[in-house]
Amino acid sequence: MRRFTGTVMLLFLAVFCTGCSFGWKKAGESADRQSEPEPAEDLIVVGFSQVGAESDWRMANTVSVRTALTEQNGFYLIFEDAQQKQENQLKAIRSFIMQEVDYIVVAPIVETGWDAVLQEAKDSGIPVILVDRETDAPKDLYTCWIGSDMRAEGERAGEWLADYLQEQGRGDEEIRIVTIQGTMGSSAQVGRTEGFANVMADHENWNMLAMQSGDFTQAGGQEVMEVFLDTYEDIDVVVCENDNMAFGAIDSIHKAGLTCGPNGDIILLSFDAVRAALEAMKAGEINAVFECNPLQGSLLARAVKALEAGEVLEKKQYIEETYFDADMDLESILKTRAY
Ligand code: GZL
Repeated sequence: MRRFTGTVMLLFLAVFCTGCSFGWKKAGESADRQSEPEPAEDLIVVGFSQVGAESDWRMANTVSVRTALTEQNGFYLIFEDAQQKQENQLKAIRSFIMQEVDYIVVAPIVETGWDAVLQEAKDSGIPVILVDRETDAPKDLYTCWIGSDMRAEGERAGEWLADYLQEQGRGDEEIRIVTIQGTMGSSAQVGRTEGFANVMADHENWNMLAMQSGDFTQAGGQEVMEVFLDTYEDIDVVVCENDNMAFGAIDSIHKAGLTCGPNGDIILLSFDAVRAALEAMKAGEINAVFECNPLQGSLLARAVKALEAGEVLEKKQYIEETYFDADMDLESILKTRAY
């Protein structure tokens, strides 16, 4: 906030002299620009560029960050939803630089295209923390990254499938697989696709018929699964790189007169493990979900406070996560789920 004051005063003067609208949009509030009070002196001003609102996971991630970066916790959060467009994230980051926020937080929609804007943030002396997805930017352009090991998630799914097929007596059978991928070039898609492929390499009887992106949305999952079902006979497994695409795939599978899940025609694996996916699994539609924990808000708040205290952070902070399958006590698990 310290750095913030000078610019705030200049910008407020500009507002009153020119009447142009400018102000500080608090998380989730529509700013009445002229009357927006200046953040209190001692608040840490954080600009957060979020990917969008494309999935249940993303909404849970946004709630987690907003719940942690509150004024009573010492933060002033400026929240920008990029609506799944990288150009909106780049604009938001440049706006945060102009506002001279204390920290910039980004959930980068894809891995590439960040070097220039992160260099601008570095040149302005504003630390950047990456959350959720990763970038290929040089490590000196951001302070730390907090998120999930997506490659491990993909490998966990492949290993689970190998064990399951063995238990079903199908360990040596030809297995015809399709994958509905997430946003192409996002570290979530890259990691899950590569992780599953790493395990697939050990199973020459597994045949990946096709992979296509559903962009992490339910509509995308439904459209892609419809094409797969029209194109391929006898699909044995569909790997959905997030739960919302799985929900869409289930709709298309039903529309084609088929079933999925433990007693179905098609084995369905999904990533995220949001509440609705566990409920779908309990209803017999999904075989296993591989958790991607969106509750990064408290880790982010702790990281910022540690930086404020002059601490040096680990470059990468992985968040704990597991998996769930239809054989587990889903009733009890659902009672404990925070998202
Ligand atoms: C994963 C996250 C992905 C989720 C999707 O960390 O980036 O984006 O798996 C979300 O649900 O849209």
